[in-house]
Amino acid sequence: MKLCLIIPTLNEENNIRKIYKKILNTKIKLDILFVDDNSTDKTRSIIKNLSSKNKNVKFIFRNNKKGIGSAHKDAIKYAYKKNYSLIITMDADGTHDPKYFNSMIKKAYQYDYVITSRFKRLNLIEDWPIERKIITYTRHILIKLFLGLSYDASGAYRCFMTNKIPLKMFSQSKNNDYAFFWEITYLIKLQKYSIYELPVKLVYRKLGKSKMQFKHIISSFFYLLKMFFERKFLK
Ligand SMILES: Nc1nc2c(ncn2[C@@H]2O[C@H](COP(=O)(O)OP(=O)(O)OP(=O)(O)O)[C@@H](O)[C@H]2O)c(=O)[nH]1
Ligand SMILES: [Mg+2]
Repeated sequence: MKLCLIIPTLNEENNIRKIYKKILNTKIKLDILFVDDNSTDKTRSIIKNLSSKNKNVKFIFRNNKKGIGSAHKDAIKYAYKKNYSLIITMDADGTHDPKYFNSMIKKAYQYDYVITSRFKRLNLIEDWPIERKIITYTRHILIKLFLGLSYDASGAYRCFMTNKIPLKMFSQSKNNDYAFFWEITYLIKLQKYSIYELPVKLVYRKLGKSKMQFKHIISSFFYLLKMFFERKFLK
């Protein structure tokens, strides 16, 4: 079985080697696909260097910052085109621990779409700063209220088998930023695919800066409102 691990990057020079090492420690045979959006630090040269020494390290280098959702969609398209059987997606900043890969893969055999959850147990985001906790919980409540989704629908740490969900499902999501994650969860749920939520502990990023800016929070909120009104009045 061919496994593809997708990692979008934007100025993550201090995190790439660390996450790569952790991935290797899992001993799971997989290809790693980095999708970089014109990082201005050493991210690209580190990825190129890893790739030149390890043929399981692939990359897509895009010329502009097109957004995290768009990076996921491009990488997923690549993985389908290259006939990978299973896809895992994760962040580069160390928040998502590869120690969960095995459990995610096991669940991907039983369910159509595996997502991870910060809310299934207490203390899964205990080291997060209070302002990030507030944003995360508020978003979770709004997604539940507006879309009826009770999952932790905004995380990027996910896993699925390519023969269970058709590629065209992903292009149905129109958002290219952070709202992509709950839009695709919503669309997948709407099509009655089975979704499993795996509780995972998320470590707050220690190195590098968050790429989520205030403008993303505002635009995601308006996108959620738009989805709410479409769901209410256009269906
Ligand atoms: N290719 C690409 N990657 C991105 C983009 N925005 C963010 N990323 C990457 O996506 C992952 C998640 O971004 P973060 O900045 O950690 O966002 P977050 O996890 O929601 O926010 P924090 O909890 O504050 O870290 C990281 O690996 C980023 O480098 C983008 O526009 N393009
Ligand atoms: Mg992060």
